[in-house]
Formats: sequence, C-alpha cells, structure tokens
Amino acid sequence: MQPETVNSNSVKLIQQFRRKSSTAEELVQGILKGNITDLSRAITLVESTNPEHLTKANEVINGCLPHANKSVRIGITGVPGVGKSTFIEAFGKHLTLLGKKVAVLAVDPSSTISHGSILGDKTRMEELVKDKNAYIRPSASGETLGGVARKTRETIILCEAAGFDTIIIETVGVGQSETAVHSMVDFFLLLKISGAGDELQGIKRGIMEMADAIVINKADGDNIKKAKLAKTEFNRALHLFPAKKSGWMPTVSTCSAITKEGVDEVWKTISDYLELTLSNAYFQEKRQEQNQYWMMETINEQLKNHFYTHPEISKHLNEKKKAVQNNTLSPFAAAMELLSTYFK
Ligand SMILES: Nc1nc2c(ncn2[C@@H]2O[C@H](COP(=O)(O)OP(=O)(O)OP(=O)(O)O)[C@@H](O)[C@H]2O)c(=O)[nH]1
Ligand SMILES: [Mg+2]
Repeated sequence: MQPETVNSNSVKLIQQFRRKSSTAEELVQGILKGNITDLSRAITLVESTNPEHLTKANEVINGCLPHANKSVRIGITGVPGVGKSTFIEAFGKHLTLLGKKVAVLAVDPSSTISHGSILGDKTRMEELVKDKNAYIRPSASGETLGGVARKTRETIILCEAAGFDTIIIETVGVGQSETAVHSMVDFFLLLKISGAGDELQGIKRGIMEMADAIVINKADGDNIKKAKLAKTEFNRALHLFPAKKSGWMPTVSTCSAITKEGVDEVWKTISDYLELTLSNAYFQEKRQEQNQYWMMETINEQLKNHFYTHPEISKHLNEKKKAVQNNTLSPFAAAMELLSTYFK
C-alpha cells in the first residue's frame, strides 16, 4: 500500500489541476500578463511525457514565441560545490535590484530524483526565492540529457514571454550538459575556485573554449591571494586560445558569492559583451544558429526515440548486441539488419 500522505497529496494535486485546467489560449494570455501560476502550469505541460500535454504545450509555446527572445540568456557552469547556487543568489539579487526580472533554470541530467538540485538550491537562494522579480524553477528530471535540454529551451521561451528579461541556466560541470547549455545561451560563464597551484589541471579544454568569462569564486578570507594568482594563470591560458568569432576576448575575474565582492563586475562584463555582440550582429547570428541546431537536435532525438521504441527493434536489439559481443555477427551487419527491420 502507498503511504497515505503521498497518495492524498497527489490526488489533491491532480484534482486541482483537472479542475483548473486551462486551454492553451488561456495559458498564453496568462503568461503574457506575467501570471506565475500559468507560467508554472505551462512548464509542467512542457515537462510532461503525456502526448496530449505535449500537443497543448506546443500550442502554448507557439503562442508565446512572438513575445519571446527579448532577454539575455546566461549559462553558468562549474563543478559541484564551486558555489553556483550561492553565486546565482547574489548575482540574481544584484540584477533584481537593477530592476531586472530574473528566471533561474537548471539543466541537471544527473538528478533522477524529482526536482533535482535546485530543490536543495532553494535553500541556498533564500533571498531570491522570496523576490517577486525572480522565478526559480527546478530542473526537469529523470531523463536523457537531450530531453532535459529540450524542455529547458522551451521553458526559456515561456519565461521570456512572461516578461523575464534575464534567464540564468545553471548546470553542473560534469558530462555533456555544458555543451547543451552553451548552445542555448548568449553568454557562458565558467565558475572556478582557486586550487592548489596548478589551476589548469583537470579543466577540460572544451569548457575553456566555450567560456565567455571565467569567474574565480570564494575569493574571500585566506583565499584572496590564491584567487588572484589563479586569475593571472587563467588569463595567460586564455590568450593562447584562438580569437572568438564573436570578437569577444573572454575575461577572468574574482568574486565572492558570500561577501558579494566582484558580483557587480560580472554584470558589467556581460553588459560589455552584449554591447559588442549586438553591435557586430553576432548576438542575432548566434541565436539563429542555435535555433537551427535545436531543430536538428530535436529531429535526431525524435528519430532515435522512434527507432529504439519500435516493437521489433526493442525485441531484437539485445540479441544483436550479444551476437556482436560474441563476434558471431559484425557490428555493421547487426546494425544493418536492425535498420532494415525498422524501415520495412
Ligand atoms: N567562502 C565562500 N564560500 C562559498 C562561496 N560561494 C559558495 N560557498 C560555499 O560553498 C558551498 C557550495 O556552494 P553551492 O552554492 O551549493 O555550490 P554549487 O556549485 O551550487 O554546488 P552544486 O549545486 O552541488 O553543484 C556552500 O557551503 C557555500 O556556502 C564564496 O564565495 N565564499
Ligand atoms: Mg547548486
């Protein structure tokens, strides 16, 4: 038997949802007015695996699209514990004080338990959670990176239509999630902490190349000197990379998410970046490229899903895998056999 609390709660939620289930048009109207309940409902539709919900989600997204795209999208990555959530709390507060409306989303493919890391984050973002000009949404969970990424991208559109002009997307710097986030943001920020001297050790070249800014966090107390040294080292390393298409030279700075020193400088850097890339048209160009990229990604994802969930394929896939493993069938032949079954 299920624990009663869980049961009655979810029943209540479902009843509430059914009772108040709005049409796509009503949701769009609500979102455009900045209604947070409608925004959250629409995001839930986007995250749903129910095909009916997906149809409705698509209608809502289409309705919102003409009102989206008016924001700056900032990706923040860094290893666990570097201080991403604490930084976003300080940075987000700084932005809302400047009169901005900030939405915080997360791409966290490692979280299979519902709500992922932002749930824990909500305690790290105490101030921002209470801020009426901020919206914090836990990451979609328990899925492939492709699935989570698509949902986050669509959620960006909904948040923009709801009037959020600054979208922050946090991702843990492990696996491929940085690449996915990089391809949905305008500005990509790598958060670091100063280490034991050799700062560049263990840092993936790809991430350095993606970064528009490297911010060395926890530059407070005894750490200040080390952070400054790290800054010099990163600066030197960045100069060895080829110039970026944007014409932007990535910056390195230090900050403390706790004392908030250096947090305002990060916004200044992003403003400079926007000024440059809006004037040289790179900003628009990059977004167009990203749109195309996501179209192709979605096609690839859907085709793959369709293939692997095909009844004949799921029936024979394992036996072919075994045959390939035992060398009784070549990988190419096995693939061709499965593909011809699929295309039959
Ligand atoms: N001294 C100091 N501590 C910090 C700073 N920023 C974060 N911390 C601490 O570092 C720890 C991790 O911070 P989080 O913000 O949870 O780090 P995170 O990168 O979001 O971690 P994950 O979500 O697990 O990937 C917490 O105990 C913070 O209080 C800082 O600027 N200075
Ligand atoms: Mg965090």
